[in-house]
Amino acid sequence: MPDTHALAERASPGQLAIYDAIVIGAGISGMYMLYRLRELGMTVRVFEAGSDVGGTWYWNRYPGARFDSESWTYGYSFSKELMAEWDWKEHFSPQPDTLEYLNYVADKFDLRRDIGFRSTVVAAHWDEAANRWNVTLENGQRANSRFLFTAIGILSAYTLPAIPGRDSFTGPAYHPARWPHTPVDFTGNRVGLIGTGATAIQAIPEIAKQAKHLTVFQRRPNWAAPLHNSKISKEEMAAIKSRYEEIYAHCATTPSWFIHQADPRKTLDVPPEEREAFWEKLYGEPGFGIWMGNFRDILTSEDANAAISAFIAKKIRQRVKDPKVADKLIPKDHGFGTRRVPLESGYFEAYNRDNVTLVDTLVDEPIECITPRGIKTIRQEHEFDILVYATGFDGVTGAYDRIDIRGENGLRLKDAWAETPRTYLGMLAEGFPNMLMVLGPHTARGNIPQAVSHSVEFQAGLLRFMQQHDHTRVATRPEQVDEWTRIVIKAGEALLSFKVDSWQNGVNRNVEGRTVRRVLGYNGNGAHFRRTTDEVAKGGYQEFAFR
Ligand code: NA7
Repeated sequence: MPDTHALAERASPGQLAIYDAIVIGAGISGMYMLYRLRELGMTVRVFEAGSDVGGTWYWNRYPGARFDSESWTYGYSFSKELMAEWDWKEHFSPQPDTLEYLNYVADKFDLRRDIGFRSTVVAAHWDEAANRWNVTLENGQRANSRFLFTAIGILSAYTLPAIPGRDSFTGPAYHPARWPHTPVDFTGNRVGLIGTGATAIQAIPEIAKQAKHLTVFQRRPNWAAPLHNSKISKEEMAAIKSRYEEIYAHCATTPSWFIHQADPRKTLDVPPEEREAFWEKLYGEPGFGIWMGNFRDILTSEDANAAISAFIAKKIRQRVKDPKVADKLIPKDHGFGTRRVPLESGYFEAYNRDNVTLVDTLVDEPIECITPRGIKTIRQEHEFDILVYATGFDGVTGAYDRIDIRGENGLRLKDAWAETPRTYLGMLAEGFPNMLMVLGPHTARGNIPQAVSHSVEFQAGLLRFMQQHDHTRVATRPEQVDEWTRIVIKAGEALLSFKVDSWQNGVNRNVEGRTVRRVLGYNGNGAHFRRTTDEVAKGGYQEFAFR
């Protein structure tokens, strides 16, 4: 196998390092892609902005960070040996354990020798004459490759709140996606936290346990349901391992690669008492069952959605002692499941603590500015020692926008996607030959590592095909892009979730221009997606244009 690290090292500063493939990102996708590309005998360099592997799990070290997918469906399935060796400790793994897992994978397959850390890619330009990509790093280093793989994640471009005075605060201020490597000690401190998305919902109960006082600034509440995490005993782990094949095969048949499968009944066809009992059962079970294992029409029928929303609202009222606070925590602008449902561990009970205050910034106390001492609303200045901006990400396309990517005829990806991404299968963008996207926009997502696995395997198959047929260039065909874009938009716009602003629809008011909803993911059935890609592969990839 060629030693690409040595190749790169040989290139002196200013000289061009040459590879068969460059992968951007050493998270779950990039690590897996590297493993497969090496198998194809390619020289590969992975460029990673962080100082080690892990991507999302490297950066997001905030208290409470953990999976809400079942751990034993989250690992890589490409190596039986790896699956046999690794023991998950909890059903929903906490961030430190997951990062440990990814480090274990990197060590086991000796991945680091092909990864350049602290290497932020700032530009990637397609050279039409040479049929290759020119990549530039922040430090000025340049590299060149036949293929470019973007393994940059869907939630990696974090965003700070666009609030005046944001940088004037004199105390420490943290975004969860850039959390310090040494834990932050909140003991005795007054903490202000902005945001109530999935991240905040995990962090709030943990910060509340330590802080002298925690004030949560909520603009819009989110529906959330209990995670019901628990430890995995040795015996249980052994039993899970013996069923891995069956578990992964089952996930591959469900719409989003989770273990959960929607109930075939329609909500209002079920008698109210039976419906209530079903929801009680789902609410008491671990994981996403309440969202993905629910009646099949909760995300498409307004009436069905109103019924499940009323059930969850009742639960919030039962769990939060102060009825006024409970009311503020119940979303009024969207129904249950129409935004990504955070799974929580004691989130609602946190508001029963004396040291936690909820500030409603939409109606009661809009934020005016951030000051050197804290946060000033229209009513008062709240003083804090520490601020946490749990204000989310420029989802899906944000990470692409942060790199100057130019394809055929100098076309900028950012401009090409201004209205909507245009791709085939969310894997290859129109006008950007030889750039393969893992978890690109308009692809099927869900349980991320399994979606990644599907994508990586498909792309590795495509490359193998190209090697066998001496092709050096792969691009989209216009009719396939038109058709795929139409299918994706039609499926997305039909859902109740498209009537709501969220990162999934590309809306983020902290980023200029991110005010119009766009369909950014494939929202059809993932099983259909898998069938489509399998057929494309079996048919000899005729939907792509090769040279
Ligand atoms: P989210 O889910 O996008 O949540 C961000 C939160 O921050 C959300 O409550 C926002 O309120 C709030 N926010 C953002 N900007 C502001 C400003 N300027 N003022 C007040 N409040 C603000 O991101 P997360 O990190 O929690 O979760 C991202 C994903 O990570 C999650 O879905 C999982 O898949 C894992 P808004 O709702 O916009 O009113």
